[in-house]
Amino acid sequence: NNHHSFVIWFTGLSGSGKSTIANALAKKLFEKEIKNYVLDGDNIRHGLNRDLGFSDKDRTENIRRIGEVAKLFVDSGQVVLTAFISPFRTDRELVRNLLEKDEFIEVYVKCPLEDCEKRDPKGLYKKAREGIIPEFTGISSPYEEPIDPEITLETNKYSIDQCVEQLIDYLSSKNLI
Ligand code: GGZ
Repeated sequence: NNHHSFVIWFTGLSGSGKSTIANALAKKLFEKEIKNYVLDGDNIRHGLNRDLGFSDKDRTENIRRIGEVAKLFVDSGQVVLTAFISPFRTDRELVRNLLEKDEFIEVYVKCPLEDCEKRDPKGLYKKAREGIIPEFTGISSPYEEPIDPEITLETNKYSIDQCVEQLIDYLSSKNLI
């Protein structure tokens, strides 16, 4: 297959649309016969990282392990899509530095906190406001915006399909797919 292996690293607030966009892109890539795998809370936080919570220290360890796993996928020749809040800049930079240049594509899934909170699909923001969930990103735990991401997707302005299209255009323009 005439494509490279690389990591598409989605970062953004809870409810910003990371997993939805990652899964929609994964489907598009499969249609182009590009083997890929989505890493997200469902297959990582419930398994490999089930010992980790949401303290700053645990989030850092969460991202470190995911970075190492993503690197293994790249070594095996696959495209890997990761959908984690990954709130700390230095943690994301650590993953970037594990990989070769052009193997790490940071995608900022940008959406105002206000809109994420309005969506609140799992009622987590409400619980965070009530203090039932401590250290919740955006409410009682920080989110550090990427300074120079490869792509920014504004999910309060564009549909999921439009965001996926923006990603496909970017990957094509870089001859990655
Ligand atoms: C943030 C939390 C928290 C706290 C549980 N803060 O919307 P979701 O539910 O499905 O996605 C969130 C997910 C975040 O896990 P990550 O592994 O992506 O976080 S990090 O990269 O910061 O390690 C949310 C749920 O877990 N969740 N408690 N306190 N999100």
